[in-house]
Amino acid sequence: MTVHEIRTRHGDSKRGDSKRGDSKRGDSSDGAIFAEAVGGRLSRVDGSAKITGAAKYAVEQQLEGLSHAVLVESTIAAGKVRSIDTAAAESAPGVLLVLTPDNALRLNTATDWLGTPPPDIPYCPLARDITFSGQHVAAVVAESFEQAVAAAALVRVAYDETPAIVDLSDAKAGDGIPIDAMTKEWGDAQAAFAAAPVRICAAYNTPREYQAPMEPHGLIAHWQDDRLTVWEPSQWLDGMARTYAEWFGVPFENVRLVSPYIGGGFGSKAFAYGYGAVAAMAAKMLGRPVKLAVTRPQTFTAYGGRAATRQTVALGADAEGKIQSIVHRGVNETSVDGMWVEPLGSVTSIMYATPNFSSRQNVVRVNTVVPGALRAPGENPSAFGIESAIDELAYEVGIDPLEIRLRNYAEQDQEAKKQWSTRQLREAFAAGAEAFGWSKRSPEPRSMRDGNQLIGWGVAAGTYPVRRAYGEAMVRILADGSVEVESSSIDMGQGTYTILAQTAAEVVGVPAENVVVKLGDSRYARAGVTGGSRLAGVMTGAVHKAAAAALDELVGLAISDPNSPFHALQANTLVVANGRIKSPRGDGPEVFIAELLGSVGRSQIEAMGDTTPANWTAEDRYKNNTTIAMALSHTEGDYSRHSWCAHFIEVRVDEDFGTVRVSRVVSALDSGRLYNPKLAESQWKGGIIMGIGQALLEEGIVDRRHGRIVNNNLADYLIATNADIPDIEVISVGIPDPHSSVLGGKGVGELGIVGVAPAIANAVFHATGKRVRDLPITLEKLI
Ligand code: MCN
Ligand code: MOS
Repeated sequence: MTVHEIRTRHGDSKRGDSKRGDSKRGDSSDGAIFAEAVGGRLSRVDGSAKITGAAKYAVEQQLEGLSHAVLVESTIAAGKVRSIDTAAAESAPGVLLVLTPDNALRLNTATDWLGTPPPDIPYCPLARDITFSGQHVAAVVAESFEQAVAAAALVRVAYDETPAIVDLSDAKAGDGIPIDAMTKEWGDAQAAFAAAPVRICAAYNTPREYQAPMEPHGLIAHWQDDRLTVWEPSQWLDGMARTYAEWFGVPFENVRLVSPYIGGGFGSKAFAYGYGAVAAMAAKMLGRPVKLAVTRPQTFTAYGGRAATRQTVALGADAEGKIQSIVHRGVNETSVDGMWVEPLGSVTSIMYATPNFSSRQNVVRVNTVVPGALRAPGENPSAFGIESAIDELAYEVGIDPLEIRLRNYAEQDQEAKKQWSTRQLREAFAAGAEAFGWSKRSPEPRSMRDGNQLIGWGVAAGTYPVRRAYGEAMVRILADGSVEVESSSIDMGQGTYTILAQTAAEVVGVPAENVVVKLGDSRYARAGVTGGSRLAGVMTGAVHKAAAAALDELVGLAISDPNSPFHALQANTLVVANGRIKSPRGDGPEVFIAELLGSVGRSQIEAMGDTTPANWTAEDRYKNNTTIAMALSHTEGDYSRHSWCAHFIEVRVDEDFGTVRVSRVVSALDSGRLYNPKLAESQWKGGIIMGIGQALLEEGIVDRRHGRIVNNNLADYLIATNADIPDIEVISVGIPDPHSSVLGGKGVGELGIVGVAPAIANAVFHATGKRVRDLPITLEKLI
């Protein structure tokens, strides 16, 4: 082998180049960084399966004897089911079962995601007491989907209706319940606000928003004796397996969740919901596999989107714009019998320095399905409040909106009283401003135009905490020299398959194309939730450990086994690069991994690796993988860990029609070290695109008579399309953060969406002189 074939990166002797790998090399701008190693721009390894249709999604599985379930939903938002007449449905063609609360199996209540022990009361996914419109009241199972749809329409439900609280603006809604755990206070915020020379105070609102993944939810449930297999798109196989197991009173090991491909989740696919219980129950009662595909309209009621929020932000500052006090009050809606807290003070409390601070939050019960997680729950609406408010302060004081952010830069986490692990936010402001050309901005609102288009430039910052957890992974070196990684974690489009291949390839010393990553089956090495942008950090750490253990064993075998060609060499270590083993000095033989395994008579090397504490019990691991009780706080130890970003956005507002177009986005982001810049950039852009939709289009419109979302489909609930999106430039300003993860990365998935909506609202103000504090920014609000 010639020297140029074993070019190494950063002196890492294990990392070799590969001729075959050349075809996968990323942009030439990457120079010596190989696409295959961690940090390289390897394209998504699952990409071709997805675009060719080879990837099989949950409800596409073909099973012998498959039957089809269709839900019957409440048409009122509050009251009781008086009676359900199932006679016509039962005698309809093909009908196998009509499920109502009367014949439903009695399930157990399951442990929640926090790990709270469940009350010992039965759980029924079909309701008699109606607390929201669209609640499941019955279900029909038939031989064919069409028969089930037809029969479901024949189920007659009579209700006793009571008045509903349809949303936060309902006069009956009241002030809600204080959530004491959300209270954050230091100094005397009220007094300092009253005494401040400059004061602004305003209310900011966000509507109900929905995850709208391309793949709607659904599942196929199949019982074989007391073992349940569920094909269901999932952000959390182990958590959902536990829920199913507890519902049906079977051992955890008896439930298998399968979810190799997921058509987007955005927070909505982490839990087993009521329709899953319905399908699994029907499958058990019928002794046949049951498919239940949630319809697009049902994706607005079968689980929750982002709660509607209301915030007031009061900022007191001195004449130079230095903040002296922040008083923040937030409210989010939750359901009548469920609790969802959208942490509205999460960005407010850390973004800017202030000696006096007060944030409190209430939740208000309304007749809705319990809201849920949508990309950056908490941080997203929180940033809309504080990043709009500081912009208002900038105009009030008369200084540049970028300058006011730098003047109030938080040098530490004043809430946790800890230093930042890394905070490249100044660098983000600088790089973003430079690339955007911010210095050419004319300060006055309505002062920039192009014909009848008013041009506005806005800036806002964003942040997301580094949520950390422990992980486990299985790595195998197989007889043919390839490497296999197994984990019950998932890839819903973020790039898990790809970055784990890169991690194992780099550690073991094989080309990434020789690594097969298997995800999305709860039979694999257990994994925790994919939420809070934690998975990449957790799993690269675990795979790194497992791959290192496998490599150690391989090298150990090569040195010690009498049949190994290296046995005579008397080396105490060897290197593996490009799938070949050799001595670090370059003397002696050079042997393919497959040859070595052949000569020592091993069919494979298998190593589990984990980042969990050594003293953990099996129960601790179970908790780690099925609840978030064992997760590490982002402020644990000496540091406060967050990703950061700055968005610079140009809008063009038609002066006659009030239509807003986003014409330019430059964002600079700090996610620490990037495992794969190509994928991280794609993630950031995806978040920014969702932020543009949130700012200009997205709003669940509540029917005030029935409390249902009127625009419950993708024709009427508008999400951003290609035509709404300009070129987006993203700039990475992160540096490796050893306090955040094994490989130095911070969270990527949710960061990009945070701060986009306020940057757009701020740009719209700059363009028009009109401050819109209610999302979305639609044209009638600009008149
Ligand atoms: N990455 C990287 N360098 C880092 C961190 C991450 O290159 N330092 C890249 C990797 O490609 C990694 C991806 O970014 O696979 C996301 O990593 P991470 O930030 O750890 O987020 P998770 O893997 O935990 O993914 C969940 C996150 C969340 S919480 C939501 S919501 C969301 C998101 O990811 N939903 C998504 N991105 C999504 N992307 C798609 N396509 N679909 C969704 O439903
Ligand atoms: Mo993401 S909303 O934490 O799944």
